[in-house]
Amino acid sequence: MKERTVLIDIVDPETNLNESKLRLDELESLVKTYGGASVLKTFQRRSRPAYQTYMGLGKLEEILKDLGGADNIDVIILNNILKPRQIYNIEEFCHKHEIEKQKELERFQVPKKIKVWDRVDLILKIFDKHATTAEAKLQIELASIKHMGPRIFGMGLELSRQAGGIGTVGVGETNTEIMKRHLKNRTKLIEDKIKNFGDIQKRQRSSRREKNLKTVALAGYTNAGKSTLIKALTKKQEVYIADALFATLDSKVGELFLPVVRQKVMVADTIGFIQDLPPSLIQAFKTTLAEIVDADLILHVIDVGDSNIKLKIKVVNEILNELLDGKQTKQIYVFNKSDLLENKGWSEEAKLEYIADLTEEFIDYQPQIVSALDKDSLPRLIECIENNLSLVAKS
Ligand SMILES: Nc1nc2c(ncn2[C@@H]2O[C@H](COP(=O)(O)OP(=O)(O)OP(=O)(O)O)[C@@H](O)[C@H]2O)c(=O)[nH]1
Ligand SMILES: [Mg+2]
Repeated sequence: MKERTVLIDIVDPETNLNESKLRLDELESLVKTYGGASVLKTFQRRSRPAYQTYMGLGKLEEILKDLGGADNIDVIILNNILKPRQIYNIEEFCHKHEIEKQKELERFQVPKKIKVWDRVDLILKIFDKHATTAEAKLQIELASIKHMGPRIFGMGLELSRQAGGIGTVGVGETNTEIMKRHLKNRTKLIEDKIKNFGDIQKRQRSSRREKNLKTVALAGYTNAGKSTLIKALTKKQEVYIADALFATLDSKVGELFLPVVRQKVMVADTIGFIQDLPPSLIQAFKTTLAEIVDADLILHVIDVGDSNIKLKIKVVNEILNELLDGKQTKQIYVFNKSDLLENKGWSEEAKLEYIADLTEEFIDYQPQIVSALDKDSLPRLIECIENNLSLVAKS
């Protein structure tokens, strides 16, 4: 059975209704990708988070009462980044509510526990589900250790008791210390293994450079159509495409032949971006994202019909700036899924005006309007790539 989830977003009082709705819709898509069902979507306006519990408990109590607590809720997901203690406190609050409810109903079963996740927990669970390569799995484990810390072991926060009993452990060492040491060792081991993968990829990239092979990297918000585009542009066919968030978690490189200069270039596809990602998560995927950092040209792939298009462009640019760390790689905006504009119920005139406005606003990035599903729209993009790589034609 699908897990029944309650989605709660804590937003700034200035966030308007439309934006709040889009935020919750995105959270719902994440839950759908994870395989859960949402029984309630709601938001709470707060100028600052509650110190102990992030969200206000009045609202939480209301939700638990209205929905019948753990009888109808498996997981409460907050669309924010919480501290481990805040997550623990909300779990405890739900648990106490459940005990009270059982008493009132004169039920005597062991009360069921409602799980509490924040946005990063949910994203990590999706990553975990989608990871297929050893490298992606290690990167996710590293990100999980960084985000969850002791929660990884389901140990809540009662860690400071002394470890008793049969001792491999030094006298006076507390559970917290054992845990910290274990996590530190594990982190080091994973980081070393990831570094090995990184070194192999680095060698591949430098060998490409020695052969004078240029690389074009696809970057963009998750679900923009990057993998569909690499499949359409290159011979790389074993690419996973899905109408889900974070379908791609590693990097794939394919070859594209440029007809005028008669040379091939490499095209790299990587993990998509999303708003409100903690830097530690981006850090964990650094080797995968290195294709973007080392690229000669970046194609920023954008879903042209997305109702939140401007915000998504901004989010991607912020992450790219962080990754590139001052490196000035040329960026081209590729507005993808142009075929879907037909479904918006707009007149031909309104559609052309929308495209003209986008083109004008982002003129510095040589906007390309394409549909990865319609190969006829791609030659112009290929020509644009060719013009931006300053290659000399081979005779
Ligand atoms: N109609 C239409 N659908 C598209 C187009 N490009 C991609 N899609 C669909 O959009 C969804 C996401 O495509 P992907 O290529 O997996 O997107 P992605 O950017 O690689 O996503 P992540 O790997 O999750 O970051 C899939 O259902 C694709 O079939 C397009 O040009 N037109
Ligand atoms: Mg993809």
